[in-house]
Amino acid sequence: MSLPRFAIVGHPNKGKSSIVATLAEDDSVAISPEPGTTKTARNYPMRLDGVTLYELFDTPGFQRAREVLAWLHAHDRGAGARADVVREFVAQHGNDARFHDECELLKPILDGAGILYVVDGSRPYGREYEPEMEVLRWTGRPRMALINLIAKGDHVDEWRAALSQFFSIVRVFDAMHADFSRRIELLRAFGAIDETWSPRLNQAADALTRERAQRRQRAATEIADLLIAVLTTTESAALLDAQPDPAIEDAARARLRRTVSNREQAARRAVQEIYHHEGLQAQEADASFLTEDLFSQRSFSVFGLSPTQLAMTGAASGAVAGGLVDAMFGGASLFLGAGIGALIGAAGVLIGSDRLARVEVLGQPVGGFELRLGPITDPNFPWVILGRALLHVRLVAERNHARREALVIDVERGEHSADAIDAARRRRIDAIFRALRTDLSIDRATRARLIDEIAALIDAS
Ligand SMILES: Nc1nc2c(ncn2[C@@H]2O[C@H](COP(=O)(O)OP(=O)(O)OP(=O)(O)O)[C@@H](O)[C@H]2O)c(=O)[nH]1
Ligand SMILES: [Mg+2]
Repeated sequence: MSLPRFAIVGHPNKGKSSIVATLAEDDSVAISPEPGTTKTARNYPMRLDGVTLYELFDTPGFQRAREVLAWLHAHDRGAGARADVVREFVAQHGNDARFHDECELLKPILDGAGILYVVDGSRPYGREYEPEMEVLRWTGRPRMALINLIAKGDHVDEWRAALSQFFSIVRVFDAMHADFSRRIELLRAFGAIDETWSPRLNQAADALTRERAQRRQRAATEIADLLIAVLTTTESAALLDAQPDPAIEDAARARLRRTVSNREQAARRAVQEIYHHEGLQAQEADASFLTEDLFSQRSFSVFGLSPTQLAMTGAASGAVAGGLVDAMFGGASLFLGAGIGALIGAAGVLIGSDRLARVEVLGQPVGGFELRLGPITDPNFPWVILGRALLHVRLVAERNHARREALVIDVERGEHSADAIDAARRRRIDAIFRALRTDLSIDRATRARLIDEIAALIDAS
């Protein structure tokens, strides 16, 4: 069985490269609003575990299809020889700058690639497309038409009628917004272009589907390890005596906050790598929940559990009813005087590590004292981390590689995402959080359970 290969061809600026980027999961494909962005044909293999599943050729758009067709007609020797005539055209015009783009796009087709002809169904059909479709027909290669929708207009029906004169298979495919299931569906449909490729394309679709589940599991593992790390993070600093030192406390608090935020960033990068979105930036906008400071009131109110949910989860046991005070002052009885007041007063808009971490002063066997800050005991803290991570992973997982703008967050989507988690699961997860906070460690089996709970939540969007 030969490797399935497809040349993505069409008019300039119709989303050919966008389709290649989507189907090859490749951010490096050049895409721009300028016509003529793609200047040479280039192949993009879709690889999995070192095996190439299929190959896509990005090509420049047709520039002089009418002239090419006139040449072909002038050299016509009957239907049986038409592919040869196209080959002769390319052989004779390889150095002719006027036909550079046509030669580039025809070469992979003449070398055995199937044809995916891309049009923009948001613009009306026009007869200027007919010479290009006719040239493609002359190659005799199996082919399919894809109607991409770049803008708002809807001319799909007229396009369908025209395209079906030249292509036996016509499909609508949104290059920018197609999600994973649409991509897999399209891949299987490519099998209809050339039936000898069908088994390999189905295998590719199955392999990608399996790998998708693995990605989800790996992402869930990253998020579980993030939660484990931040729930057990502490900071310490040497003190000369048992007296509070506001400067040292402040520095320790800033470090704790930084450590947790950095750990969250690292987990995001890891998740993006899993989905091949290494370069993706979260939008630096006010409305973005992903760039919102982790310890802001807003993060807590958006991603945290409500007091009722906390009470129902059991998280509130001893936390809401006086326990919150406990969390704030927990272990701090060793701390004499002003330190705690300053700690609460300085909270401002930011909460979290400032108010909600345990603060202890420990006597050291070698003499002197140690200030220890953390772990963060607010029952909502891990839920905020989890809510932010779930929003991030879902956006990354559904994001298509044809999109080049920053990750923009739909504000509505983040809001009270914890509501969507069913109560039984919430209780199970919170029991793990509580154990972590107490023991500052986790056994393998519990970690595996946490990963599975998170994997189920990634799907349940
Ligand atoms: N909204 C939207 N824009 C799209 C879609 N597909 C492509 N575009 C935009 O259309 C423009 C052209 O896309 P490309 O993929 O570069 O088009 P091309 O056919 O490869 O263009 P050339 O290489 O210049 O021939 C880019 O600005 C894309 O972002 C789509 O499905 N929806
Ligand atoms: Mg292009």
